[in-house]
Amino acid sequence: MSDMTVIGLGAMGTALTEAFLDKGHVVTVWNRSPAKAHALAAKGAVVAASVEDAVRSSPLIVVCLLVYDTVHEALAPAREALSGRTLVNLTNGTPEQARAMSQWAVTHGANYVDGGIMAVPPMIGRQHALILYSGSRQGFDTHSEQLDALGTGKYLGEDAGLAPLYDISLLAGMYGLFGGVLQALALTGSAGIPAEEFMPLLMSWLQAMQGGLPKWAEQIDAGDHTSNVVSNLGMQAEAYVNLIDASKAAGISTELMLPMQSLMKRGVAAGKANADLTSLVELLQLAKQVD
Ligand code: FVH
Repeated sequence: MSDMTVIGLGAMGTALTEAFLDKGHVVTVWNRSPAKAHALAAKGAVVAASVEDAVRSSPLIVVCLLVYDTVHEALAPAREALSGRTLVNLTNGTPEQARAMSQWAVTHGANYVDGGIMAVPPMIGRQHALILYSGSRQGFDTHSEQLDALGTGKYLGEDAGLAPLYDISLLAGMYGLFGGVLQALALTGSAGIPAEEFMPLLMSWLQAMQGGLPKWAEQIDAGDHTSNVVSNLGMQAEAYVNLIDASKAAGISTELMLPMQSLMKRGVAAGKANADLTSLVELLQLAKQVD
């Protein structure tokens, strides 16, 4: 028996396998395209001939494939072998997909743990690689020491959907930031300012703005968006027009900027001009009922 099996040897699955091997674990691997296992075999991984053999080789099965459909497809021939094992699925997906996968795995007698990897492959195996887990407490507790080889684990609760919910929400924050950075660099770049010259200013500005986020959390939890407001929504909505106009004048696409403007306008129309930007969270949540 191996200590664990890794199914999926893309960039991330390969990094996960290497981290387990670095800690001295015996690791069985399987990948749809067998060639990707060669380098890992040279480092000591055991290559399974089939996905079913791979599952039967270990009590802990770690899966990291492209999308959930891929996981269903890849694991289908091995479903009977899952009984009594712990399935840790680190594939990116939605909370709904994770809950459905959990039900499927439990039906086949497995403990199911879903995971969200908040790291890129080179970070795996280091403490600053955060991995979110949720689902079977028993499955997580039994294998948490082995999973520690991958990074710092954080268990969020029995609902398998929690890890993907946190994962997706963290990614939403990241893509919001990246979108803003891309717009800023397109604007300055169109005026001939090198990105390397502008970047230090942008980074310190973003760091300064980040300092206000704990207050955002307090306001949102309290549902109070009107106390001690220093930059009200009405003012920001007016200034935001300049972002759109300056981009257009420079011949730059406004596609990243327009959704935020539309939300700000909706906020002002809803009577929130004197409130803080945090009040827009409530409008985003309302959209669910409107859609
Ligand atoms: N890489 C990253 O930066 C991010 C970091 C955060 C977490 N994500 C998620 O991790 C999942 C895997 O990502 P990846 O980077 O390993 O992705 P690829 O290198 O593209 O490897 C994809 C693997 O999936 C296999 N695969 C695809 N389709 C099928 C299929 N129909 N049946 C069986 N396996 C399939 C593929 O196999 P092959 O093409 O080598 O045969 C790879 O093993 C993902 O959810 C990220 O969002 C990574």
